[in-house]
Amino acid sequence: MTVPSIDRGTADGGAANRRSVDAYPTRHLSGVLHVERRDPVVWADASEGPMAPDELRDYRRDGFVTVDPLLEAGEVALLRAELARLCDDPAVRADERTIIEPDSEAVRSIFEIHRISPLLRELVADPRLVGRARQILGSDVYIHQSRANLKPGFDGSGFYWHSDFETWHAEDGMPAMRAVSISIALTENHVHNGALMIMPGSHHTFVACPGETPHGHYRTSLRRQEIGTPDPDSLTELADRHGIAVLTGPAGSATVFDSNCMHGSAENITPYPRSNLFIVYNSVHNALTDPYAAPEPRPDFIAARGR
Ligand code: 6CS
Ligand code: FE
Repeated sequence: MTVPSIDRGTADGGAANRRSVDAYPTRHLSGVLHVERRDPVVWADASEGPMAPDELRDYRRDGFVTVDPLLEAGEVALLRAELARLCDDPAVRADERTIIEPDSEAVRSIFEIHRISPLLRELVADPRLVGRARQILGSDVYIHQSRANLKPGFDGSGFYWHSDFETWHAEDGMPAMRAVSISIALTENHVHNGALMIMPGSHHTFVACPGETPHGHYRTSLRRQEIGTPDPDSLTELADRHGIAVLTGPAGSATVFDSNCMHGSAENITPYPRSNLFIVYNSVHNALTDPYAAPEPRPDFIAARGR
């Protein structure tokens, strides 16, 4: 059941600690709730920037576009060498921003990678990336989150279906769907090694998730997410309606996708790593507030506050 999005109190009458108006209520709800998106997908006339009108049309419709290539082979080679250096650095491996795979000692993700690596700091300011973000979001932007998802060969674990915005709204206090992710392939993304999957058009529907956000949720959710994932019936309804696109592409290609796309990726049992960079740009007009459905905000390395 999809309801029009209206300013309302929380769907279940809500606990006193939740604000009176939440356009996208989620977690500790009773029952399934789908809410029509109330936010634009492309936030301005978008005439300025590297994206052509037909790309913006596709982005509005599907919630994502692919860019191939975004980076040249030489740039990718430097980034892969940098990622290998970071993964081998004991200080990086011990850092709380580094997430280890649940079933091995391999690195699953490195968060805030643009603050750890000078090369990445340079990349996130590159007009090919930030120009697209500004064009889509219709404003100046800042980095909400950056990460490398290594998804190593043989035991790279997956990322279950989710909307990033649902988590960023519930746990980071992101008010509106005015953020964009750019996923850059540093290795070939095949159909078989855990490529990103997106339901095209799913960004038009906000799917509330069951469950209550536990204290310190990020300590488990970044390794294997359970709270903040939709119910099977909702996922079936969305998949039946929208289908599932598998975003394959060579190293250097990229996917630019809306914060509310329903997406996920399978585990990787092939010998071929699926190592991608994810840079998330948020509009400066969409700064984080208090969490909408969590007992405390997440740390700054996951959700930047005070740019
Ligand atoms: O919780 C988050 O912010 C992270 N988790 C997932 C599965 N995607 C977005 C982001 O990396
Ligand atoms: Fe995600």
